[in-house]
Amino acid sequence: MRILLVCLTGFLIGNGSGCAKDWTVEYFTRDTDKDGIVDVQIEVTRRGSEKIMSTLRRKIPANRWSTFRFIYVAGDLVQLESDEDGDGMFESVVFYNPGKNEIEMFTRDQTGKMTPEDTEALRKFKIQRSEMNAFWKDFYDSKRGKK
Ligand SMILES: [Ca+2]
Repeated sequence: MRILLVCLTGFLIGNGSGCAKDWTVEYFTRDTDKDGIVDVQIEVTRRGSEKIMSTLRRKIPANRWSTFRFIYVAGDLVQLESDEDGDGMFESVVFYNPGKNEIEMFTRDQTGKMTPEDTEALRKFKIQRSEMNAFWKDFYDSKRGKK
């Protein structure tokens, strides 16, 4: 709380003494279908060397972008939210319990109300999750020169 107050005070009085940003963002793009047009954008946010957020945007029809945002705590994925139709609203939210390897999944309506998904949707998502994990493994392996 004290750090927040010091940062806020520096910001409010406008003397430039606000806290320095201690996180960084890396940007990557991919042309997955090799047509010369970027169709995947990735942002990786790190606090020090630790990844705290990844955002994956994929081009979808009507010149829109779907967005998947992954939040990490102490290196573990704890939340995923997605805007799959590209309207700017994140209509799906998944919470992870890494210690128990379990998840809960919700949909969010335009008012912000969240409703739990049924068990079958949860089962299907767990299958998709393994595909998404494979994508990220491939992405990070290629960044480390393993591919
Ligand atoms: Ca949406």
